[in-house]
Amino acid sequence: MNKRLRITCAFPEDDKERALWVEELSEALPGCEVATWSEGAAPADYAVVWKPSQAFIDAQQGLKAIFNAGAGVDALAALNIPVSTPLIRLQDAGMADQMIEYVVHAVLHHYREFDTYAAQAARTSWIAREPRIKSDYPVGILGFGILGQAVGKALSGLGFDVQAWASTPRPDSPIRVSTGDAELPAFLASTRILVCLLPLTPKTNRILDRKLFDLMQAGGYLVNVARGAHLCANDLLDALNAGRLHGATLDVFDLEPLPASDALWQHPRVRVTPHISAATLRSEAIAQIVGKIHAIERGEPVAGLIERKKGY
Ligand code: OXD
Repeated sequence: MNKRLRITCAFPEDDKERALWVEELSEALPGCEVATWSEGAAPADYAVVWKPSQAFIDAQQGLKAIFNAGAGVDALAALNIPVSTPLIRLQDAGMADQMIEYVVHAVLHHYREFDTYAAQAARTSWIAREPRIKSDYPVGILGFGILGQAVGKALSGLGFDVQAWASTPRPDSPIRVSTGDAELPAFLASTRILVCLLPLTPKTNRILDRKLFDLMQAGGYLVNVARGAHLCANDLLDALNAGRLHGATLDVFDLEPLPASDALWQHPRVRVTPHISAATLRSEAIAQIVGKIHAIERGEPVAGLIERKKGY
C-alpha cells in the first residue's frame, strides 16, 4: 500500500482486549497507523468497531469502510451512518465451528434427555429410557446465513431432519428452505426443535412469541443464539409452564449480563449460557479484515457488505 493508511478501532471492550486488537492489527498492517479511537482523533481511512457510539460515527465521516468485529450487525444498523460508507461484516472467521458445537450440543442434550439422566443420577437412579427416533424431532433453523447453513449441515449430517426459514429463496440448498411470512406457519408446523439464528431487524424483533410457539409441534424446544430481542421471554415462560414447549437453551438476552433476579435463571427447563455460543476469534477476524482492506485498496470488490435496506 502506498499511502500510510490510518485504521481506527472503536470497541466498548476492556482496555486489554482493545490493546490486543490494536497490536495485532498493527503487526498485520505494517506501515499503517493503527490506534484506538478517542474524541478529537484524526480522520481514519478504515474503522474496526464493535457497538460503536454515534459520536464515533459523526466524528469519522470520511471512512472507506467500517468493519464489524462480531457476527450480529444490529448495533451498527441502528446508527445513523452515511449510506456511502460500506459496512462490512465478519464472515465465519472461526464462528461457524463454535456455533456448530454449541447448537449440536444443545440439540443432542435435549434429544438424548441428558437433563433427565442428570436428575436421575442425582438420586442414584439407574433407569434406561426408551430410545428416541430422530424423525420425531425435526429441526427448523430460523435464519440461513453462513452460521445457519453450517449448523444445518452439521445437524443433517447427524441424521436430523432439518429445514430452514430465510428471507430469500435458496433453490440450490440441499436443505429445504421456506421463505416469507406466508410459509412460516407450515415451517413451524413441521418443527419440533427451533434454532434461532436470525439477524435482528425491526421485522424479526420479538418474533419468538406466543403465536410462534403455538404453531410449533407440541413439546417443542427452543435454542436462541441470535439476539435477546428476538424473544418474548414472558411468552416463553408461559409456553414452558403450560407444557406447550418442553425447554429452551438461551445464549442471548435483552440485558446482558442477565440480571440475577431474572426468572429465566430459575426455570428448571431453561439452560442459560453467557453469550458464548460463537465468540469473535481475534486472529481469524483480523486476517479477514486485513485481506479486505488490501482488496479495497486494490479497487476490488469484497464480500460481506451489509445491505442497508435489509439491515444485515
Ligand atoms: C455477536 C457476536 O454478534 O458475539 O453476538 O459476535
